[in-house]
Amino acid sequence: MRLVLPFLPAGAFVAVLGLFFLHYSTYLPTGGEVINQGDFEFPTGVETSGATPNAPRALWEGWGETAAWAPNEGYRNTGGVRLTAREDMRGHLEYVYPNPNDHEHLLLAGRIRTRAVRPGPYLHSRARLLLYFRDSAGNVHWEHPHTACALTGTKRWRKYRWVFPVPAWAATAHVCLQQAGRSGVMWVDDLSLTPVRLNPTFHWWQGMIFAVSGGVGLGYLLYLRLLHRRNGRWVALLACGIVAGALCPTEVFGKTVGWVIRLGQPDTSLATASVRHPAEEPDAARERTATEPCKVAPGTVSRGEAELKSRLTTGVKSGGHALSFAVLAFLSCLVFAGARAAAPSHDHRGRQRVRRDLLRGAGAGNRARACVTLTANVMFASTTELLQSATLSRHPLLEDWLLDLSGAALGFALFTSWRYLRRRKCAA
Ligand SMILES: [Ca+2]
Repeated sequence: MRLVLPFLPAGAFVAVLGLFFLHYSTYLPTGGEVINQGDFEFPTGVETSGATPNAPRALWEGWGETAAWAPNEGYRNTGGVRLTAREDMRGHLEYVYPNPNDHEHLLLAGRIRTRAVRPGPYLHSRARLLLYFRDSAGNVHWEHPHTACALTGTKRWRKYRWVFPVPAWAATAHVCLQQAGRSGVMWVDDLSLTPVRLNPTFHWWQGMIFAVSGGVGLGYLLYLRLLHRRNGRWVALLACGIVAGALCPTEVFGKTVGWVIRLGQPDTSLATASVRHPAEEPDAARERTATEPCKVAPGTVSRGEAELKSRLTTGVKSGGHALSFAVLAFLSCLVFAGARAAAPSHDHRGRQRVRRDLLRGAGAGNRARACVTLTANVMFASTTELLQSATLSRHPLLEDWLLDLSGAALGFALFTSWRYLRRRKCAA
């Protein structure tokens, strides 16, 4: 208990931070919902758009065999949309919103459920919800954020929300429901597109949260005398690196990855890669005959490069999460639980004690210390994920948090095994 007490303030801080972000709206609506009948209670788009007074100019396009209105297959057995994919056909529905430039940002939200979606050859070959923009010449700039979610496998109903900045060049905004996987079904319901603006208090809270978090971090650094312990400064350095990585804006991260790719591919052969982007193909019929090369707006990255970039970014992010927390857990256990390693045991009883220690984890006092260290790692992982809510381009994700925890567990397991081997060597 004595060991746990110092970490209670950190636990309380994580809880307060979590509660704050649960109730705080980073974006405030500036207008009404744009999409008409996003609950799909009626076969919208099958009828002509003149059926409803004040109906938006364009309704959904792309209805057909692979994109159908389903009266009882939506959320809670209401009306919804069912999109299927086969080897040669993809379900694709699109809604065009003219003049998006009247707004700062657009918030896209919707419920999605999937069944047995098998991913295709590209990262974007999944069941997706997109919002992309075309410029006045009709070009799409794919490097601009456009994915609200990309799913595979079987997933229950879940609500997805994503805010997209409206670029200055945008002439039209396109909401796109797409089953671009190899096979499987995707259902969509309760879709909405809302113009929003940044909450005026956001930057104030952001500064406040970063200042308090920095203070808490510094407090623990001094309290634990981290810089005075053996290997302690490596733990401090790695922790700072993890925080910097977690708060690094997506654009900076993407630009660095793009720069590394170009460094490795100076001949720009990627620019001619014939990666087809499903969003460019408005319906299944065109999908079957789509052989034309993709159009790339001048001065933007090609889709081949974008594909490689998004694969690398995903790989670096996932690997980075797990690896950094594995190293952090190992190092921090080494600093706080490995300092008092058992004295070498040369007799039979000593060897027995070592075996007993193995069953317990990492020795009596050290075991408790290792557990507390692991808990501290979990709290640190939660804080770094939560702090992403105080940025505009990063978002806390359950998947990332679980990756952090598995990394920490791996580091802990490695530390325990390493200690056991070291003790057995001493005992022998
Ligand atoms: Ca519905």
